[in-house]
Amino acid sequence: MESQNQKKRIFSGIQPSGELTLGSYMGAIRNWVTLQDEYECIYCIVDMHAITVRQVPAELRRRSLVQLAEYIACGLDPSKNVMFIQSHVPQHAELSWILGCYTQFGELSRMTQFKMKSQQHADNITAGLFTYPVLMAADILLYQADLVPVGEDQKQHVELCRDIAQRFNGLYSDTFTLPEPFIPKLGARIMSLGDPGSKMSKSDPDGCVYMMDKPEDIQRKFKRAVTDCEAAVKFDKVNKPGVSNLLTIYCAASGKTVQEAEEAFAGQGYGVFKPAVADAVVELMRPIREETERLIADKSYLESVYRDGARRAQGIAQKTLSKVQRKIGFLAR
Ligand code: AQP
Repeated sequence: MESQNQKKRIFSGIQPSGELTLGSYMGAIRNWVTLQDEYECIYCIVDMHAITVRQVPAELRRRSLVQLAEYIACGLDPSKNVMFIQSHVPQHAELSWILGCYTQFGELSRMTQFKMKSQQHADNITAGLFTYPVLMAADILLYQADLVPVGEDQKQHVELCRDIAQRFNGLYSDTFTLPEPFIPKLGARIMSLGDPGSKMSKSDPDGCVYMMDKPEDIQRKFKRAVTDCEAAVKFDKVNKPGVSNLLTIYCAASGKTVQEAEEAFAGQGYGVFKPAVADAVVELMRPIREETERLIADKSYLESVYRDGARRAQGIAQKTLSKVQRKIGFLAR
């Protein structure tokens, strides 16, 4: 199904499972900002996904609001994009249940993220963690999204979403748009400063730079970043993963190419390079942090944004849900 207007529709979301990081910004939000004029964008704060692992309730509430402020501070315009909190639109849960009845146990068992997260949370492997991809499929399909900007690690979930949509369409005639994973050109995968072999994750405070970190904390974290003993600023993901990650961050923050950065730091040790990366990040994040702080102080504005977003999202979501309910044989209300 094409969206009503000419623009293609995009859906994406981030879990308020921790403070947003430099990875959230460079890998996702910064790209969303570039898409807001060309596409009809729906950006969500996926709190229902966040509770697939245990959260502290007051923290989850606080982070959901801060995350909305961060979205806006990064440049997402609430008048151009639909921005809302997932749990405020009950259609996500309703469609998720239905789609769960069209998803195979075996398909979910194959999901890499489930395997990883169930190892990380071995004492709390819930049904919600297992069915996470079904909820994600509901998120996307409710809005008939054409494109879903995701990192490489989420591609498998978008593939499953397509399989579920195709299966449903095959059984009941065309109902859902088949979404495409959209890996933006600028997409940078930011690795942990402490362990450059794994992604910088907001629920792993070691090796994380948070968007709201103070300049002195950013400096300290980069000073401690894992590198190697070669003291050469060269991009080589296999042999120099730590330095390559710092170069990726430096280039994403400064706008320089890898070659320009390598030339600029040729013959200089990490004692010069690391503080320079930190400085570039501090300057990139400063206006965003300051604007986020200003917005957090204006709670009633943030409430008006998420309420308006939920209202607009429900308008789109209910259309899809009603169609699905009718097709599968639920009696009209
Ligand atoms: N380090 C990263 N580099 C590039 N992109 C990243 N993203 C997250 N971290 C990086 C992208 O941000 C989007 C939303 O991710 P999410 O927060 O909903 O889920 P996630 O990928 O599971 O993020 P985290 O930080 O690792 O969360 P936790 O720790 O709770 O599991 C995605 O498009 C993702 O690619």
